[in-house]
Amino acid sequence: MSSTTRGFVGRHTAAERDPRLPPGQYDARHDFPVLSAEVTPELAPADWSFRIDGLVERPRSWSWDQARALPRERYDGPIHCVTSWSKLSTDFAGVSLDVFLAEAGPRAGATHAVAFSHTGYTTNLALADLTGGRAWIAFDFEGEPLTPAHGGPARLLVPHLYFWKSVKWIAGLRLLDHDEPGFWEVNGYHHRGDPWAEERYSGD
Ligand SMILES: Nc1nc2c(c(=O)[nH]1)N[C@H]1C(S)=C(S)[C@@H](COP(=O)(O)O)O[C@H]1N2
Ligand SMILES: [Mo]
Repeated sequence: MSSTTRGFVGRHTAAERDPRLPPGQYDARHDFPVLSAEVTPELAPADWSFRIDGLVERPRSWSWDQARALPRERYDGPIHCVTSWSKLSTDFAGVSLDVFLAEAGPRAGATHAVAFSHTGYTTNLALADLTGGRAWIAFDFEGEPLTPAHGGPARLLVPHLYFWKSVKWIAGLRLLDHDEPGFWEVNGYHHRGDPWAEERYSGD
């Protein structure tokens, strides 16, 4: 696969390949490419909200001020785009989805979620991939507010899965008792998208 060789170019030999790079990925280093299926929306913080509905005890919505008042965490690990770039070192700040989900109270039958944006983009995730300190609603990147192109004012961040799961301009989660493919998944992408298992396309 040609994308594999991109990790080996220049002065970096196979022996020096960073063990944090999943198979078929290269390190984009300081680049942070923008990948959007839609036009970047003009979404002011005052117009942003995040809600959790579906199979929850207490469906609810958080305004910008309410979400910003929740306990903040940082994520400074890697991210991996299915088009083969990774960034090994990032610095996001946001609120753990565990915090939001604890307030909404998933019902016993809830196994999956559809995450949706203020622009209509959707993606599916297992609830197990959104809990346990592995998913956030991120507001900041490298100490600055997320730019609109990168999903500001707020995006989903699920860095252990390919980055198409990290919905920009996040609007909410709908909890379900089944897996419901989203925008890229109905177009042939893998339902889960684990970069270490190279779950790029359905059938991988
Ligand atoms: N709303 C929305 N979120 C999205 C996308 C999109 O097109 N729309 N693209 C996804 C894909 S394919 C990737 S790789 C990342 C890209 O995020 P970035 O543009 O900040 O690098 O956002 C993901 N989230
Ligand atoms: Mo992507």
